[in-house]
Parts: sequence; C-alpha cells; structure tokens
Amino acid sequence: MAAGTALIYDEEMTKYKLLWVDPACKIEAPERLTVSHEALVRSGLADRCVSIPVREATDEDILLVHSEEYLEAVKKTPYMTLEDLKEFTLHYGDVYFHPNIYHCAKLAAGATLQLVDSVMMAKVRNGMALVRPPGHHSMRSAANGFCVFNNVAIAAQYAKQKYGLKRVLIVDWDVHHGQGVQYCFEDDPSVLYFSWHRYEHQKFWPNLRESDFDSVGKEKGAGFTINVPWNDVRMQNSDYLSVFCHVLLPVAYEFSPDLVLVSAGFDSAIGDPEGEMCATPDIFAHLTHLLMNLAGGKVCAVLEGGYNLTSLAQSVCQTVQTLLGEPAPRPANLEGPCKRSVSPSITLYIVRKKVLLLFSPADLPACDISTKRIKLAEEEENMDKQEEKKSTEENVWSQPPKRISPLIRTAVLLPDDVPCPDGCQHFSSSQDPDPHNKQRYGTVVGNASFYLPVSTLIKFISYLFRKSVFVLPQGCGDMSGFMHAVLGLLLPLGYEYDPSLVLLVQMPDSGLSDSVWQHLIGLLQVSGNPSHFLIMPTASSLLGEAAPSLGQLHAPLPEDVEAIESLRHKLKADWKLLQTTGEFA
Ligand code: X5A
Ligand code: ZN
Repeated sequence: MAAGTALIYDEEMTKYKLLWVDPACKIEAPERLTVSHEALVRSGLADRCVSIPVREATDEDILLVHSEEYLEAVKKTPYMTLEDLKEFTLHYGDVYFHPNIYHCAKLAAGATLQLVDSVMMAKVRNGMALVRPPGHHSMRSAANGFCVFNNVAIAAQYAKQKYGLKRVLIVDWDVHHGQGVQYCFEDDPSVLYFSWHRYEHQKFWPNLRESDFDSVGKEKGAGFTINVPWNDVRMQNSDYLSVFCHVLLPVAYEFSPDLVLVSAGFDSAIGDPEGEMCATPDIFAHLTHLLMNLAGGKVCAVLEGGYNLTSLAQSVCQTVQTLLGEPAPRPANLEGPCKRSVSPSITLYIVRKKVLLLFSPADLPACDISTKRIKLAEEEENMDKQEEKKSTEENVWSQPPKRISPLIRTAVLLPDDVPCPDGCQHFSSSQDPDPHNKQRYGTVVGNASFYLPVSTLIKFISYLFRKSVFVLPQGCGDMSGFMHAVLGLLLPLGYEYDPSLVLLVQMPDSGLSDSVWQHLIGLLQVSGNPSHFLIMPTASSLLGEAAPSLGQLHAPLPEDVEAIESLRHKLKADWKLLQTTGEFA
C-alpha cells in the first residue's frame, strides 16, 4: 500500500494578476496561493508531504479536453498588448488574461497531471496540487470564471487514457458549479461528476439552467452527473455532511471509482465573499476523510476557488493534514441540515435508476419546486444582499483547534502467539493498559470475528437509541444493504451523537468480508478524538490505511431499504442529520 502525501506547488503560478479594473475578477489574486502555501509551511505540514515538481501540460494533454482553435488562441496571449488582452478577455465570462497566464495555466494542468502520476504510480497514496489559474469553469473552447484550462477534466481523461482506468469520480466541493467539467463528461458513464453549488434558483453565477438537480447526464452518461444546488446562502457543516452521507457517499460506493479527483475550491467555506456559506474550515477534514477509503485511498485534491485568504489557508491546511492521515477534529455546530436547502432526495429522485435507492417513493417531493421562486422581488433582495455580504466577509470563526495525533494511535490486545502488526503497540491479554495513560492510546485492538448483517446492525442502532426494535426477515442483508445502512444511518448518527467510545464487535459467521469491516472502521474514525476501542482481526484500517475497494455494488435488497427507511423515519425527529427532506416553501 502506497504511503505519503504529495504536495505540488510552484511559485511561478503566483506570477500573473489582473492588470485593469474589473470588480468581478479582482478577488482572484496571487496571494491566494502564497497564503495557502505559507500556511502549510508554517504549520509544518508542507515538510511532511512529498514535494513533487510541476511540469507544463503538453498540447496533447490540453487537447484531451480543449479544441485546437481555443488552444491556438490562448497561445497568442503572451504576445498581446494590454489592449489586445482586454479585448480577448471580452470573448469570455468573468475571466482575465495576462501575458504570463498561458504559462501558469500549462503549469496548473501539468501540476494536476504530476499529482495523478505520483498517485497512480504509487509514489504516494494521495496528494494536493496548489494551482492557479483554477479549472472547473473552463470549457472546450472557452475560458470562464477565472479558469483557462480545465485541470481536473484533463486529469480525468489523462488518467483514463494512460492508466486504463474504468471509473473516475470527480467531487467538486467548490461553491460554484463546475459547468466545464459537467459538459466534458455529461455523456460519459466512466466519469461520475458530483457538484454542490450556490444556485438560488438560477440567480447565482453562472446562472445556468443545467446546474439544477435535474441535470443528471445524457445518453450513456445519464445518472453520472449529480448536482446539488443550494437555493440559499449560509449552508453550514451539517448541510455538507448530510449531503455527503445521504447523496454522495452511497453513490460513490456504488460507483466504486479507481481514482478520486477533488475540485477542491474553498469558496464554500465561511467568510468567502462569493459563497457566503457558513461551513467552517475543519469541515474539509471530514469531507476529505470520507473520501479517503474510496479507490483504495487514491485521492487527488486540486485547488479551485477560495477568496477569503484566512479561511482559504485554514481550509487547505485541514485538507492536507487529513490527507496525511491525521484524525479529523470534531466538527463545530452540527445543527442539522438547513431547512432552506434543496433536499438531497430530489437529486436521488432523478438518479435513482443508477444509484442505491435511498428513499421510499412516499418520501419524494413533487419535482417542479426548483424554478418556482425565480421571480422574487429582485431589487429588494439585492439591497439586502449588499448588507449581508459585508457581514459575511467580516464573519468571525475560531481557528480550527490544533490537531494532535494520539501518541500511540493503535494498540493491540492479542494472544501472545499472534505477531503484533507493524505500527501497533502490543499488550498481552492479561495486561491492562495503564489507566493513567489512557489518553495516549487511540485504539485498543483485540481479535475476534464478527457477524453484522443489516438486520443486526439495525437492531443494534435501535437499541442504542432507545427506539423500538425492528425485527427483519432473517438472512437478509448483504454488502450493499450494509454499506447503505452504515452511510445513511450509522455515519450521521455517529456525527451527531459524538461518542467518546466506539465499540465494534465482530461476531462469528458473518456474511460480510474483512474489507467491508475495514470500510466501517475507516468511516467511523471521523469524530473528535474518541478513544476507539475496536475488536477485530486486522489493525490496518485503524492505522489509517485505505480499505480495499469493495467493487461496484448493486442496489440493496428492497427489504433492507425498507427497514433502513422506516428506522430513519422513526429516528429523524431526534436526529437532525437524518432529516433528509427539507421544507420547500
Ligand atoms: C474557480 C472559481 C469563480 C468565478 C466567479 C465569477 N471561479 N463571478 O471559484
Ligand atoms: Zn468557486
């Protein structure tokens, strides 16, 4: 298993900037990259990464996504006068050109390819590329939204071609819709594109009808585009987690990607003048962690937006620290998903032929809500907005707390004749770990085998939360159903309940494989700093190693879905993260 985290950065990418007055573009400044990189250096995180040099993307690389005419046009920009550059810029939306931007755009795409190469060639497990210009808005023949070449789209095509990958997942957590990525792969079932974005019933840039939840891809690619439009600002940590638990992760697990690319924009974090959202930088530790067991851990994060320099730098650090394998801090204020947001179930209504069926038909709202409110008293709103905007940028949030790994991350309790796995501290079964030293031990591991089909898991959850126990038909429950229950019930409950101890017991005669068990452990290692006491035969997932891929999952059995759903209905009054349907006023 590959270890280590790549960091790809070159100061050269700070060497272009806006040369004229354009209020729409002034936020895309070189400091975005310098503050991010400096924060990584200052915190010691940069030193712990494997530093990989950038390269220029070749014409061949760029042509994987862009047209020859567009590439030839961009190639002329280094020789243009200021007037020519301004004129050239006018062909496109919300973007600017500079004599050095073509060079930087080649480095940004090349840096992304270097990252993909180091992960695919197992030089590292995962990594992050800090790049400018960003990429996800640029289209086949057009620059757009500060983007010149579509770094992540090029990387996906490159990875498919060079390494013969069958499935690539792109997770776009930037606050804008990466329409360029969507267009590139809308009819391609080998690339699953997920994006959430500020939308406000099409009133937010780029104001596209096709950013709505009902754009799900075309032809063979139908079901492989997932849009979660936010129809209001101020989305918070719980909204993001809820969409990951109920929408993205079940689909991602079913899809079973060979590689995960993250369009890692941090304008979705608090304080950002574009996003005006309220999620705190530490949420990115969780989003990152939740993706790290997909594709055998092959996660490539590539910077997109992020315009509040403080929030951006903190968010980048949270992401890299998690890629390095450190447990995520307990996320702040999990108030439950925001009632104003579009319900995840809408997305699933559209894509459910291709994904795990998460919601019973009774749960599905009527489908015409999204365009209903477009015509509101716009002027009135705009005035409010100006006021609000000022306050978002001045928004205060506390610096994410320092994350310290336990001194001994994994301790094992094994019979004396069983060899202690690498990286674990051995205790003989007769010896009690020193109670005064408890803090030092992240985990105690013993050995046993397990039995946890869906029915048992559900009974266990029901019992745990003092609700009526459901008896399921014996013998039902398979891997899909199990993962379904873990992602849609156990994970959100785990977040909201915030246990200081997680006890997992493996029972004999399970139909579930060790790799499913490893995923369960990986997913549950998310909250705060719990002393996880786990009983299991293998310690590798406790050591932070990625669980092996489960392969493409089929839809869970109808009886499992029904059981999971009825339990979710029972519990959702008490557990906000289980409330998957919002109000559609
Ligand atoms: C990469 C990115 C945003 C463009 C906003 C234009 N672009 N109004 O965040
Ligand atoms: Zn953005």
